[in-house]
Order: sequence, then C-alpha cells, then structure tokens
Amino acid sequence: MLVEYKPFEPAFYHTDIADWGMALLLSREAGPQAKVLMDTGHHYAAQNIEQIVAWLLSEEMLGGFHFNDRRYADDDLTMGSIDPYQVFRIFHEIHFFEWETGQRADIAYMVDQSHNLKGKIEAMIQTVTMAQQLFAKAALVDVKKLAAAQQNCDLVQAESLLQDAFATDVRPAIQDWRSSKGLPRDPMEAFRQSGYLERITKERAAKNTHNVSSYA
Ligand SMILES: [Mn+2]
Repeated sequence: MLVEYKPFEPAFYHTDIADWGMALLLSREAGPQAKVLMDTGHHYAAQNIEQIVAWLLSEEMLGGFHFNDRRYADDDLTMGSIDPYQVFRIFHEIHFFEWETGQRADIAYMVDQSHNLKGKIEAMIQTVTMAQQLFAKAALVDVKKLAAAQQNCDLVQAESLLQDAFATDVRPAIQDWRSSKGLPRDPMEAFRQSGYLERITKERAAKNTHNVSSYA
C-alpha cells in the first residue's frame, strides 16, 4: 500500500495527510507492506523535494512516485517540462542511495499527469523520453568525487559535479541503446509516422459520438 500526501486540497491549512511525515507515520502503522508515495506536484512552491526523497530512502520508506511538473500548485504538467533539474536531483538521490548502500531502491515509478490540450499519447512519449534522459544524466554524477567534496565541504566542486552531469548530452547514447534493442531511435517521430493516432481516432469516433467527457 502506498500512502500519498498533499498539503493542499481539499482545503489549505488542513488536509488529512498534509505532508510526508504524516504519510510515513501512517505507513509504519499500516504494516510492513505500506510505504510513502511521493507525488512531485504535492509540495509547496520551492520545497526541497530531493531532500525528502533522501530522507525517505534512508528510512527505507519510499514506495513510489507520481511524476509530473508544475508552476503553481498541482498542475500535473509533463515531467521535466518546467524544471528538469528538479527531476535530475531526485534521480541523483536515488543513484546516490544505491551507491552508498549497495542496495537497489525498490521504487514504483508512475506518471500522474493531466493533459487538456496535448495529445495524451504524445505527452506520455515525451514523459518517458525525458525520464530516460534525466535518469541517465543523474547516473553520470561522479558519486565518489561528490562524497569526497561533501566531506571536505567543497561546495563549488559538489555543485559542479551535479551541473556537469546535467549538462551532458545523453541523447546520442540513449538513441544507440534504443537501436541495440531494435527500437526506433526517435520514439515521437516513429509514433507520428505510424498513423496509429489517426487510425484509433477514426475507429473510436463513431463509438464515442454520444459520450461527453470533461476534466475539472
Ligand atoms: Mn498523485
């Protein structure tokens, strides 16, 4: 069971599970199979999300993510569309935890986005592509050097190690990886060329003529 928290909605200042501490306590009370679910949009603006990730990992209580991006509140925008460095820092904490402990973080990665104008399949392809890139960039951080820099309180060096990894263009390597698996090098282009969307739009149009759907 994954316990999700959110500091706002249905009301500001009071919700049932307002933060990760409450979700942590409820999870512990619920039993060994319960852990905390972090929805990246469920935080106050400028909150240090990666620090919460590090805490939950060290407590072995991070169960999963709902990924999305935001400007103001729980906007459910495409992951990494607004602040890719935030996602990079989250992934870095996961890599760092695995390097420090020698154990694999058992995390359920999920996407919790809501697209009103973007095509939903294209948005999902964008999301997965972005997640692959940011996860690969985070894997490039020289963790040994970083740990030494932290130990020596060399902030400039520590900061540079993160920034250098983030600035590395990992797209060619990921494209080669896709080719090695027999996958299209450019998933979005492959999807657009496939005609899949046009086909299912036609197929479903007749069926859906009487349906009215909205998201509010
Ligand atoms: Mn969610």
